[in-house]
Amino acid sequence: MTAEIISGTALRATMLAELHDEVTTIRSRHGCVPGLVTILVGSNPASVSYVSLKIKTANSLGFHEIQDNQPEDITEAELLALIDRYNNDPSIHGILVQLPLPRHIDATKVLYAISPEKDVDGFHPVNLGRLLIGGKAVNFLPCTPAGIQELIVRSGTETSGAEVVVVGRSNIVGKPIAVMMGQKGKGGNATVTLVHTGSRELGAHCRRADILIVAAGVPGLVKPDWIKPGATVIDVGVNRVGFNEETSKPILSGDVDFEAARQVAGKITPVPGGVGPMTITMLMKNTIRSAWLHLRP
Ligand code: L34
Repeated sequence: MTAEIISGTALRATMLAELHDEVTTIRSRHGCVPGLVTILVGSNPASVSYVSLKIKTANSLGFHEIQDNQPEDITEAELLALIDRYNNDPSIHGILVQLPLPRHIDATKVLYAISPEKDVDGFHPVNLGRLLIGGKAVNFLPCTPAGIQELIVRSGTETSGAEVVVVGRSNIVGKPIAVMMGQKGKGGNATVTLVHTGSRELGAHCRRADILIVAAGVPGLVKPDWIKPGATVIDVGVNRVGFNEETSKPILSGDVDFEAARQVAGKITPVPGGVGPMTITMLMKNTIRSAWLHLRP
């Protein structure tokens, strides 16, 4: 059996068409253009690539987009002042500070400084707390976990009662997706196990998973015998494992040994073209949501 490929690129196209209509509606009915600022500090090659994809997508939807590139040596105080300016700018509904930040800047402090009402990344403790409470309390879901859940649901994978194993406990992916999959409601209601570098018998846990979500940042970590036959496998890893001189592009590889895994899994996301494009799509969705919320006094 060869697994069905869950394409993030295809789902992105569907969702961007939906979002495009929504932008038209909010503009024609309310004269409101969703505004997004992307702040990039320094020139980490992966960050440059992700931010430029975000800007391109925002422009394709007709957003008001500000690309704010700052030098590597910007001080923490300067960055905080910049965020404060955008917090008070009514044309901006979403503020994104691309991570990682240089060492001399305290990323936690920076993320806390973004107004929760403009936190389209969903990284502010207020929004993460709302996610934990669930239901109507949820405001902005973090983009990568939201994209993962969308891929799972739209691929027709049943989550209710399913065994979900999440590998990795980052604040950006592992922790929030584990909570989301266990919440009541659509795309949730699963039995969740969160495993990490401190776990014993990683493979044994993974083999129990009906849905395996891997966000470890370790290329090829998941071997085919870690996968339950027929399982849905979501590979969140975007590891740069080399450079293609011909295309001048980095060679990307996931956390799952894809070619071997697709012989065992029922459904699987590729890298590239899986979770990555969905992260950007959900950022657009959050920005439009923020624009709607700002219309209400
Ligand atoms: N603040 N920092 C903040 N928000 C985020 O949501 C992110 N993340 C992660 C890193 N730092 C962040 C992203 O944007 C990871 N990430 C991200 C975004 C997009 C893609 C991958 C990671 C993506 O589009 N990947 C493509 C390949 C892109 C390429 O060619 O480099 C893919 O198909 O997987």
